Amino acid sequence: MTHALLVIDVQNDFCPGGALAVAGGDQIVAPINAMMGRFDAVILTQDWHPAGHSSFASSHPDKAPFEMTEMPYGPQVLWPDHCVQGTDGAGFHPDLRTDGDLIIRKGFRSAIDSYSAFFENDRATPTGLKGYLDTRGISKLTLVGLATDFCVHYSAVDAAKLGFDVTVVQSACRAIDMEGSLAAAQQAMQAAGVTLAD
Ligand code: VGL
Ligand code: ZN
Repeated sequence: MTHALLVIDVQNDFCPGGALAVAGGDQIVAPINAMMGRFDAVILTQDWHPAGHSSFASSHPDKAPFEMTEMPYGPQVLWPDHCVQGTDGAGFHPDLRTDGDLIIRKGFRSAIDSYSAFFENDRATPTGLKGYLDTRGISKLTLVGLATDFCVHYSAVDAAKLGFDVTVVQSACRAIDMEGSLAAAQQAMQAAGVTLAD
């Protein structure tokens, strides 16, 4: 079985000092680098928003970061401006090995957010990652990265629904954990058949 490591959004804006910092986000860089050699393929994702993206609270005059809004595709958390295309914040953590096979970018459509590496938040627009994995014969995925309760969670659940054998190594992930979102994500991942490991 061809086994890929999927490294989710280990970018400066999700690390301490970044615009949407995840506590301890930088602590997973060394363990992820150390894992890379054990896989048949290494794929990295990059959150990659145009300035003024609709998921930014700054694009909604009456809203503050971490409040909710209603998008045509459903409820959406509003975030501080982050991972704006071409900025340092959108860059990978400087110590992360980026010599993987593929970098897939997501969240580049202004009107729609994309937590998952497979489908945008309308749950219908594909990123193309499934086609890449299928054509390479990759059927088993291990996920690590940021943030456990958003992009790792949505990517893992979509991967399991698409029929991949999916493991999330939680010790190589860190969470935003807004109002119980980590526990909810762990439940949803388990319900989808994702293996949670440490
Ligand atoms: C993420 C919130 C907004 C993530 C990305 O990578 O988990 N979270 N954009
Ligand atoms: Zn984002």
